[in-house]
Amino acid sequence: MADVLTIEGLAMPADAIIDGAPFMPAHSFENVTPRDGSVIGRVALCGPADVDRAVASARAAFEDGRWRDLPYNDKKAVLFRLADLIDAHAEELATLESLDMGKPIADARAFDIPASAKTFRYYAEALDKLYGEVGPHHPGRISWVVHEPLGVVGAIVPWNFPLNMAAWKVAPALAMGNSVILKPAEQSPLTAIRLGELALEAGLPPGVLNVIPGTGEVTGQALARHRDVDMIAFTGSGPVGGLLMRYAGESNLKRVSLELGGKSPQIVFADCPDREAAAQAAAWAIFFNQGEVCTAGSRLLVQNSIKAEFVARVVEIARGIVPGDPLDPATRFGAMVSEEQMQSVLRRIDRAKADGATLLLGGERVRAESGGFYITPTVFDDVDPASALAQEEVFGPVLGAIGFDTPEEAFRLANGTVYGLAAGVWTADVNLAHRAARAIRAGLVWINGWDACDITMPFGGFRQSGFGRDRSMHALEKYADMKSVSISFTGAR
Ligand code: TXE
Repeated sequence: MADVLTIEGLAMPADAIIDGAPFMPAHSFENVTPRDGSVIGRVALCGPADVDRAVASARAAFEDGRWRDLPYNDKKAVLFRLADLIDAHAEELATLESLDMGKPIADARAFDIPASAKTFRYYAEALDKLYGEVGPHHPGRISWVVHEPLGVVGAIVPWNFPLNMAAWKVAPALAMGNSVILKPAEQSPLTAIRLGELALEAGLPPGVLNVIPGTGEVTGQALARHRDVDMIAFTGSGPVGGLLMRYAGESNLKRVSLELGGKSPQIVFADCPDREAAAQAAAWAIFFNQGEVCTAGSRLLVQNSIKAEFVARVVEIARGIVPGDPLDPATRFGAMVSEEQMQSVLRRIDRAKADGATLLLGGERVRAESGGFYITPTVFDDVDPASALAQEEVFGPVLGAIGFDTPEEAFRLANGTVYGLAAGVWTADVNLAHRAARAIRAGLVWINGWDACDITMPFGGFRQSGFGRDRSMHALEKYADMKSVSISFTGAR
């Protein structure tokens, strides 16, 4: 076994960052690592008065133009420096991420931290490439369209990819010239706080990025109900997405963008070009990050002629994915983020059994003696498409297999939930691939691959998976308002 990292000597971030300085409010909350259930520190719990202060600071920074009015080369330089600082602190950030939310440190090193730096670089590069438009010719005037920043953007982010989800929102919002208030999830606040500190070190002016840790109910709600916040950009659960729309309606009609959950199907046709690659992808589509992924491929739809053999292979692969200490570099599957999340997943497993699905693998808590929150990769077969397991997001390592005969049946099953985030299709038939890409109602469709795209492609859902897109140039426009300007003149022909 590879050496387990020690956390001695690692400073635990604890403060909020408001108006360019660390701040510890009157209240704080315990931060528990899911690795062994121990308390690793106390973190600022920002109350409504603290949120007011953060909003006032963000508003003042926006109004005086200390960031928005910087020439684009200067803005770029700051965001590039921030990306470089993320890289320079990669080991520290990866350790904090793994400790805080239970993901394998190998994944934090290979994915979360470099992808976050890359996101800041992408939007640093993008910010001087967003052109306006010139309106059609008119003899007595000229008209043009410009994008302008919204003002104060609140980013409320989840715990599954804490730094990367923050980067997906903070980077384009800053690149557009907004001030941002980042509210990390209470389960995983550490890297967001470090991001706020590193942004100051990179030269971002005070007040332009405030970080306010705290609970959803107190801190998140105060931010989302605030009358001087212009937008809430959110990734999280559907019910909270609904609350955010309500808060917006009951306060100042702020804009809301929602990236919510999914029940994403992986459709495997009998002519799948490489069944071994598809089986590997199918397993990791659900077991990566302990299944705590909004695009997790939680429904495995397999053509009946190959179903028994294919599902057996996925089970064999899953059997080799063993929960381990997140800080052990050899671990590929870590702990569930919290005891609450572990219990929620176990309850859903019990419900699936009660609903008549056949448990092929897993379904239990392991390593309980460590004090941590570990669940084995779990595979069910014979899942009723109408059952809770096929309809509701589990947000854990639980795969449900369902058979189909015809493409039409596969597409009907794929679209047969309230969600529409991602889908995978495995086939060698180019016609079938194109038909699938059109038929499936989802924001992301991957053919002969899973999660086969990056920061360059928009990310977000159809239907109850939300609206508004993260990533790509489209995300920049999300953080902008559009202004039409016309200048009339006389004497011209
Ligand atoms: O999410 P919440 P939770 C889904 C997944 C998971 C379930 C519950 O199914 O099992 O949600 O997870 C903040 N006002 N996803 O409870 O509550 C909260 O503090 C303002 C899918 O952790 O939605 C955190 O910062 N903010 C998902 C953020 O919302 C509030 C990722 C997300 O927390 C608030 C996470 C309120 N009233 C969970 N209540 C994805 N799409 O990737 C909470 N928050």
